[in-house]
Amino acid sequence: MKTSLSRRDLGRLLGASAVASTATSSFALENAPSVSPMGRRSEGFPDRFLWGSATASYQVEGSVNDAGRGPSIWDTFSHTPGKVANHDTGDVADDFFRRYRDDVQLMNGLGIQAFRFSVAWPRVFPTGGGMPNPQGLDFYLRLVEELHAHGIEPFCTLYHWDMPQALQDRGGWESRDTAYRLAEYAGYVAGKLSAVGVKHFFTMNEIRTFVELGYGNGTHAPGLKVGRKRLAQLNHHALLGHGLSVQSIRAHAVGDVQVGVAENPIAPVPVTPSGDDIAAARTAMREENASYLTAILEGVYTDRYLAGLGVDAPHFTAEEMRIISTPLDVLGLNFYTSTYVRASHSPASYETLALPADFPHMASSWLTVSPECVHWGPRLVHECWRPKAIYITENGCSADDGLNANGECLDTGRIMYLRNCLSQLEHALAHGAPVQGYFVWSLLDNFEWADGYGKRFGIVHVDFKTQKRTPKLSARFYQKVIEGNGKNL
Ligand code: GBH
Repeated sequence: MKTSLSRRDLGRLLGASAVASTATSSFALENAPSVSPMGRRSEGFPDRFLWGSATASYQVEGSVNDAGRGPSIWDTFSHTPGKVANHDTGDVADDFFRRYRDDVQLMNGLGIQAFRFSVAWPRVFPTGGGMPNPQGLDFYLRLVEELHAHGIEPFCTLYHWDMPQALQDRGGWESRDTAYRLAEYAGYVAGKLSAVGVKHFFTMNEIRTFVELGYGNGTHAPGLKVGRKRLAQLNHHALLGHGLSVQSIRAHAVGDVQVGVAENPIAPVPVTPSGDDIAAARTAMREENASYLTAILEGVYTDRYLAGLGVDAPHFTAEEMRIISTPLDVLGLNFYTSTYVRASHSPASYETLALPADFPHMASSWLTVSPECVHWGPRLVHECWRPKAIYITENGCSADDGLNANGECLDTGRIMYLRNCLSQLEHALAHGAPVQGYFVWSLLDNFEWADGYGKRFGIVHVDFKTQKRTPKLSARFYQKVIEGNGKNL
């Protein structure tokens, strides 16, 4: 048993300089035991934790008319005046379609171990179905080959919002048939990519976002405001598309693959650490995500959700709910912000708290500085549903990133955001959430949907005139985090 103080403990008591002045100090500091004087085990990341970065097809690829790609709803939407800031479109974006080799090399240089990309449905099926376009698929085969050549694990998302326009013309998610078209496409791509060694597939990215912004308030493609009843029904079709795709991916995949969804649940944070507030947050996790994660992981719409909709509730069958809740191998979770919750005596038993006007935020006004979501999000998901494995499939922030006179981008605000989020993630791990990896959003500054190129989320700066890539200070931060497997945050 340890009876004397270690040098690290001594250093704490005496102040760092006392230890730093001895010749053996750095050895002693580095090798200090991981048990602090308070007896608490130091937190940390598991040995095989995977550190990744993420992008999405329409946000980075460009080359929208090349190699047989058909138009997507985001081409239509971004070319409609007034829909996207500054009239920006994804026509060129990061030119990733042509520069992917350089960008994979960039990732390799940063030590990034996994890359989450999405496949553009209209590259593979230009009109949504029928005959596949081999040139479209070929791009993703080449990308995967390049990733593997650099030891980077590919994580593939099938639907990150760029629906073929031809399917939108037939109703998009308002048509139940779209769910079947997605499953066919997903099965086809998963068959081909699993044959070249891709092991992780996510059916969709953020069902909540494309439902609520695409069809609810119209700020994303296809830019509709359909009203409550139609919204609930198309939400149901999207869930069905997810479930059918899980089955189709498994049916077509070669070898063992891990299948899941990448969703952005509202992350309720108990506003105090009292048992009541924690219980309230757990209830909020189920109810606030009732038509997304809860339906997918439980196979039911909660009573509260259905009662709230009344006559506008979706039509659904028990068989559809069974398909929607097909068990998943992995769960992808995107977290950016928190929703503060406390216990209440209302029938809901919880209350979500509005944010005060001066709550701090990053460059996007919605992106509050509330890193607790990365602790409570995975933790409550784990407590509610016990998924087998969780990946944080997106986390990151916008910042006003310019290059200084020396050509550097010193994005200390982003480093602050990421460091706090990663520290919170350690708490989730300590509470048993089976988080196996983390993907920073994003590798590159890119087309930020309705904000166009005006909001930068990359750890690598992109000059959109020249396509020059400049790793920001946060890229160096992330590189060092990866090198130390998350130590010393
Ligand atoms: C993710 O969405 C997306 O998956 C990714 O493609 C995107 O680039 C990234 O985050 C950064 O935004 O403007 O007030 O109407 C995150 C969830 C939902 C956050 C929609 C922004 C719009 C808020 N997003 N929300 S507002």
